[in-house]
Amino acid sequence: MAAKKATAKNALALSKEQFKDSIVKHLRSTLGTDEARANNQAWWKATCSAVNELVFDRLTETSKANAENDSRAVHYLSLEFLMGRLTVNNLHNVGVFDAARDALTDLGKDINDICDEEPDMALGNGGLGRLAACFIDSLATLNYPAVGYGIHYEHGLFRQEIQGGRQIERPDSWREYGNPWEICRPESIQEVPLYGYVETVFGEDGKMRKVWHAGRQIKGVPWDIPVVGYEAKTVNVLRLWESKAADFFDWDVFNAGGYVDSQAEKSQAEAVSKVLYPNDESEQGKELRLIQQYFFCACSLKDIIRRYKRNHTDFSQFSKQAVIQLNDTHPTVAIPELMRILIDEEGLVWDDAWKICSETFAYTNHTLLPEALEKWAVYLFEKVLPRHLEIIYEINRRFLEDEVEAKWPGNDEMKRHLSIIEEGETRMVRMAFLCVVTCFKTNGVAAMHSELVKQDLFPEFCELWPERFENVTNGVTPRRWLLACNEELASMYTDLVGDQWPRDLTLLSKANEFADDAKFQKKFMDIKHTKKVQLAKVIKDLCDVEVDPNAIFDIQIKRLHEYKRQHLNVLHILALYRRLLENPNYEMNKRVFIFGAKAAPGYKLAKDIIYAINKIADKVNNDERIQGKLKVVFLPNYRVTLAEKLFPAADVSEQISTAGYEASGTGNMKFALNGALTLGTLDGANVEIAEEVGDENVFIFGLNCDEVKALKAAGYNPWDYYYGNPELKAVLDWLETDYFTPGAPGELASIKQSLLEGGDPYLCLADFASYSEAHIAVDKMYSDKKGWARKAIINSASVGKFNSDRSIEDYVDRIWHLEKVMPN
Ligand code: Z15
Repeated sequence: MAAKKATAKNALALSKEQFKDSIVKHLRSTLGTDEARANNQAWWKATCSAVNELVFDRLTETSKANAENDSRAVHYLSLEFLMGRLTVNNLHNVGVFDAARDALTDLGKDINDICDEEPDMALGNGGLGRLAACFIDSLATLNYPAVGYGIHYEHGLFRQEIQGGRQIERPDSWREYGNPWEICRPESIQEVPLYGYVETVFGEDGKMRKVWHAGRQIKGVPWDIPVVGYEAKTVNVLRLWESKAADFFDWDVFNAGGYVDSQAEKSQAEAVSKVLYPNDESEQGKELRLIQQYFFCACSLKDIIRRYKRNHTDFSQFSKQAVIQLNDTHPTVAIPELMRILIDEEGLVWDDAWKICSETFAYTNHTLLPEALEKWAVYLFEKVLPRHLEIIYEINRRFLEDEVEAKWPGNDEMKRHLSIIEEGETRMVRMAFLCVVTCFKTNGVAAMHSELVKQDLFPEFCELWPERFENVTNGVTPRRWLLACNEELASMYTDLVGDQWPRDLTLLSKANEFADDAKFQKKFMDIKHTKKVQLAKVIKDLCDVEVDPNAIFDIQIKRLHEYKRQHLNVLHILALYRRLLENPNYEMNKRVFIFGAKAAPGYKLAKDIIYAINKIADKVNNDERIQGKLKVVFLPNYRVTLAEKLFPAADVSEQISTAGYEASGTGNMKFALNGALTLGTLDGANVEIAEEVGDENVFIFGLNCDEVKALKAAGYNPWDYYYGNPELKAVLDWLETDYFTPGAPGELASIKQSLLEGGDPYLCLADFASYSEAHIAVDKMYSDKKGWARKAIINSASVGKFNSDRSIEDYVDRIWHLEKVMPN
C-alpha cells in the first residue's frame, strides 16, 4: 500500500525516470562506481545525492529570501538534536518518496534495504533532543526563519548491546563512512577563547574596561544539515559546531620545536565535540561539559551577530531581529556571553546591553527533578570563564539590590533564597535562576508542568514577574510519526480526509465518525495487525523470541529512570506470571510486554532494572507451564529508528511516571496517534491526551500529583504496602531468590532494596494495586474487539493538538512573534 501524496502538484517533483537517471549518474560521478559494482551503501548515498539536488537548491533559495527580507528569526540553541535517519523523511517532505521507491525498484533495489544503510543521527539522549528535532521540522514546514544550533558530536549516544542480560555501551560512529546530508562551511569558522584571566584597564577617557586574556583558543567549524519542510518550500539549517585546534596555536608551538605538544593541544581541542554526554536528566560538574556548552554558545552568538551586522551598524535593532530560545538551561552561558560581547567588545554600557539580552533570550524548562536542575561550581566558572563569572555576579547584584530589595525590603533571607549564587561549602551558580532573571519568557512543556514550574520551582519569581511565565504544550511531527513510519495508516487517512492531514492533524478527527463502523474498524485493526506482524519479525531477529501478533502488545519505550518506573511495570509482570503459575486457568488475553531503554552508564539501579527485565524475560519466555500467555521482550539499542517500528505496533502505551515528575512526555503522543491506548498516570501531557480523547478511552491509575505530595508530606512508608498486599510482598521477595538468576541469589535484590530500605522515592508500592487493577481493565476491554477498535480509532483521530506545528504556532504567538517567509 502506498501513501497517496501531493506529488503531482509539487513543482519540485522528479519523475521516476528522472530519479533513475540521477541515481545512476551519482553512482558514477559522485561515488566512483556503477550499477553493477555498487553496494547498498553506495546506492543509499547516490539516492541521497539525487534528492540533494532538490534540497540544496531550496536551502539556497531559503537563505536568500531571509537575507533579502532581513527577517526576524528564531535561534534554537540546544545541546541535543535527536534527528534519527533523514532519508525517508526528506524523500517524503520533498514529495518524491514514491518516485524514489519506484526508481529503485526498476533498478533492482528495495528502498527499505537501501534506506536501512543510513546510521541514526543520535545527537541526543531522549525527549529533549527529539523535541528539538520535531521543532525544527515544524519550523521549516511552517516557513518560519529559524536556525538550530548545536554540537557536531563525533560520537552520538552510545550503542547499547545486551550481554548476559546486562547493558554494554559501545561507541556510536554515525559519520564513520561519510554522511551525505551535511555540508561543511569553512567560510563561517569561529574562534572561541577559554581560561586565562581578566585585566582591568583604564582608557584615556578615564573609563574602566575589562579585558579577558584567554589562556587558550579553539576553532569552531560549522556543519550544516538541511532541515526540509513538508512539501519543501522552506529548507532551513541545523548548524552544528565541530571543535578543532586553532591554527595559530599549532604553528607557534610547532615552530618552537614542540610538535608533540602541539599534537596534545590538538587532541584537547578536538575533545570538546568528541562525544555527547549520555545522561538524560543530570550531569554533575564536569569541566568538559561546561566547555561544550560555552563552545557552541560562543560560536552560535558570533554567527548570529555576523549575520546581523550585514544589515545593521549598531545593536539597536538586535532584539527585533533575533530571538534566542534556550532549550533547557544547558545553553545558559549564552547570556553572560552576549553581555560580554556587547560591553567588552562592542562598547555598550551595562543598561543597554542588559536591555538587549533581556529582550532576546527565552527559556524552556523541561524538568522539575532537583538533580536535573543545573548548577555549576563557582570555582569552575572562575577557571574556565573568568569574565563570565564577573558578569553573572553583577547581574545577581543588580537583581538582589534593585528588584528583590524593592519587593521584599530588608529581607536577607529572601535574598539568599533567590540569589543566582548558592552559598555553601562549594558555592554554585544556579543556571535556572539566571535564566528566569534574564529571559523575557520562561515556559514549561505541558499545562500541568507549567503550573508546577510557577508554583513549586519559581514561586517568588512568579510573584515578581507573573507575565513572564508561559505554557507551550509539546508536540510531535506527524510527518515522521505517522506519514513516514506507518504508511498503511497514513494511506487510509489520505483516502478518508485527503492529503492535507500531515499539516493539519486535526483533520483526522473525521475518523471519529467511523469509530463504530464495522468496515472501518476492520481496516484500522488490520493495519494494526500488519504492524504487529512486522514488529514480531524484528523481535525474532533481535531477541530470538517468538511473539504472537494476536497478543496484546504492551510497550514501554523511553530512557530508563526511576521516576519513569519501569520497575513498577516489572513488579506487575511478576504478579501476572505468579498468577499464571498458581492458577493454570487464570483468564487473560495473551500479552507481550515490550521494553526499550538505555540507562546512563553510571546509573547503577537503572542498569540493574535492565538486567532484571532480561533475566525475567529468559525465564518467562521459556516456561512451558504458562503456554505462551505471557512474553517479555527487551529490545536492545532503543533509538529513533526502532521507535518508528514500535509506535505503529502498540496496543497499550505505558506512561506510568509518578504524577508530578514527567514534565510532558512525547512518546505518549506518538503512541496515541498510531492507535494505542494509554495506560498512565495523571502526569505531564497524559492529562491533556485524556482531555482530548476522553477519559473513557484511556486507562488512568494511581495517585495524582496532589496526592503524591500529600503522601510524601505525611511520611510515606513503603513497608505498609509491602505487608498490606500479599501479592506485592511475594513478588518483591521473589527478587531476592535465585529463581530468575539460577545459582546467583541476590542479583536482583537491589530493586527490592530501593523500594523498601531505599524508601521508594517514586511511590511504586503505593501505586502498585491501582496499576494492577488498571491492567485488569485493559485485559477485559481487549476481549471486546469492537470496543477496543473504537477506542483505538478515537485515540488516533483525536490527538491533532499534539502536532508540533501547533506547538510552534504557540511559540510564535506567545514568545517568538515571527513572520513567515516564503522562498522563491
Ligand atoms: C529530557 O529528555 C527531558 C527533560 C530534561 O530536563 C532533560 Cl535534561 C532531558 C524531557 C522530559 O523528561 C520529558 O518529560 C519532556 O517531554 C521532554 O524533555 C521534552 O520536553
